[in-house]
Amino acid sequence: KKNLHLLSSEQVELAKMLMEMGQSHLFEKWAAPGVDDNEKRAFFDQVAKLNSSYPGGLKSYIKTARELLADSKAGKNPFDGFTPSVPTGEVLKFGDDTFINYEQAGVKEAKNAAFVLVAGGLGERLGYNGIKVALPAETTTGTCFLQNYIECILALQESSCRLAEVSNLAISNVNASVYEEVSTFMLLSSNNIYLKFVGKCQEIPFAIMTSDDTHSRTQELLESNSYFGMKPTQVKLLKQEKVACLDDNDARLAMDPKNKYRIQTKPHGHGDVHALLYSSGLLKEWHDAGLKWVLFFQDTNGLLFKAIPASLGVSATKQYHVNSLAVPRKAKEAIGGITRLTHADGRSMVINVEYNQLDPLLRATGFPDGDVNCETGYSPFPGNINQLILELGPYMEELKKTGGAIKEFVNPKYKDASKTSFKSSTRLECMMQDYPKTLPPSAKVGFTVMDTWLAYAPVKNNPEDAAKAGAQVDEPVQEVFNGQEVEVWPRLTWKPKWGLTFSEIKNKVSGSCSVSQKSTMVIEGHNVILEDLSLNGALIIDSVDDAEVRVGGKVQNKGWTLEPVDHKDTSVPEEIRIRGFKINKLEQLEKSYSEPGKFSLKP
Ligand code: UGB
Repeated sequence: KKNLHLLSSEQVELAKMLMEMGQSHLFEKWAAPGVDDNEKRAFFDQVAKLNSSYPGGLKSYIKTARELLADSKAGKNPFDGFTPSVPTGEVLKFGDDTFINYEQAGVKEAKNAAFVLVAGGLGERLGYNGIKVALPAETTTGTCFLQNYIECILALQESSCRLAEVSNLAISNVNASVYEEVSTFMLLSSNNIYLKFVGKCQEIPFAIMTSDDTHSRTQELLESNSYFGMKPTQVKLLKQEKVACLDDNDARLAMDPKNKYRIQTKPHGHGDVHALLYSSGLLKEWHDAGLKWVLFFQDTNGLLFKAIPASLGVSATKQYHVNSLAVPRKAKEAIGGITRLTHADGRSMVINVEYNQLDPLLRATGFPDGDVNCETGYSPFPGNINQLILELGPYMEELKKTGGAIKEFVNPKYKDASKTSFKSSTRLECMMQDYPKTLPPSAKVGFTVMDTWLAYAPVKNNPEDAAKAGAQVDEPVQEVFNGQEVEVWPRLTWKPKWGLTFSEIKNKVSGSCSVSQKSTMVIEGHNVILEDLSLNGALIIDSVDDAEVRVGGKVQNKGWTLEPVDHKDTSVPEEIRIRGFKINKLEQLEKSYSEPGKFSLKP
């Protein structure tokens, strides 16, 4: 009470609230009145921040924490009353007609989408000290994840815009439906039509959720690289705040061990993204601009955008309010399982069940073997890769009710079986994929399963695209890097603008092309066409957008080899060490076309 004069009237209310909520221990070690006044003020600044950044404020945080800690102590099953079953969703087969149609529908919708990257986590599990979005998405070109994501969004923006433009052109031309079906091919194969396009593309907004751990480094990465070609105004950074730690089952807030005037804090989880999008006003802005979809994705999934067009097409066609991307999952694999949960009272929802909870849940509900593979060799529960597509209208409506609060959980590490004290402080956490938990039964919640190699293999290149698009790609060889046996395929990389969808890629590969296992190919240009190319070595092509380059014939050189590096060798940069190999550039054919025109490269 003797310190109240230091505080604003709102902070006085917060002080009262803390006392009422059993938090008087926070002031026990405070110095006498008149001493450490600045620190005391700073304490209340921190309390005010913790209060305003949590939906419902600190009081609500403490109340929820008490309930969840009591449930945890009592060993209450979070799925009490629910029976799991395998849900039905859309299972896509890469490159078939259905897939191609969904891709077309997805590209069309992309101009109505906004993308959200959750990038507040640090690479602790990975053993990497930098921000994960700065890591190379692949080693051949060293393009980092953030650059790859931005270029994919820009490529999608352009494809979507061109498709819309073609639809408009088609109306004034002959036959709209026929024209539109072949539009992507015609546009990409004929410079004439491509060059006719002069419209202004609608910008696809891109939001990145950061945290204190990642914010400034993400900002620096963007600024020092001119936002990788995106307009700075197109990118919005939203920083998530940490939440207060808890010392015991009464949810007494934990003091920072190094400062008696601070509360200890820890990350609250990626579920914060919903509250941040709502409270920042971004969702409203997007809604008012007529956007229809919000796509969420994680920091290190370099293949994701190959799966985005088709899965957005599924959302649009099936009118899913929520669409989760999934891959086939081996039983007990450390990926959550997408599950239908049906309650005894009739409620039902399709939701991710984390891998450590799925097995016990199955065993407790009449599946004595728990989480096991079925005849396909995979678990019948698809693996959640945490990429969500939400329809913006229903999402906004829901968030108006909840403020973006997501069902939380607590995971205290108890000292002993009495469960009365913790080994170290804990905190509430939440996950973005738990968003559907509060939705009404009428909500359309679905999922889309893709091949793992297409949608979810963070640093694996994708030669099968090329194989199916008409090129003969050699089988991989087995090699060992960092003590792990891996399949080494030829390294084929291209800029997203060269081709994001199966149709776009297929249209740029013709005749009989082949690529040997030791080969590397880097396509930096937009209008590069591979025609009867036989590659055994390294080939690097760069070209301006208005240059059409036809590449064929036999390319033979020593190429680029992979050389193992010791992950303990600190003379090697960290991002290479954790990968376990570096690239030796022995010999390559490298060509750059900086002027518009038609060119042929046939060695
Ligand atoms: N992240 C934040 O932005 N803020 C945070 O506070 C925490 C994380 P992890 P996780 O794909 O295999 C998820 O740590 O949460 C970002 C699913 O829950 O990489 O253990 C962080 O930067 C799980 O079901 O993953 O597991 C990163 O971009 C499974 O599908 C993202 O959130 C698993 O992903 C994910 O954080 C998976």
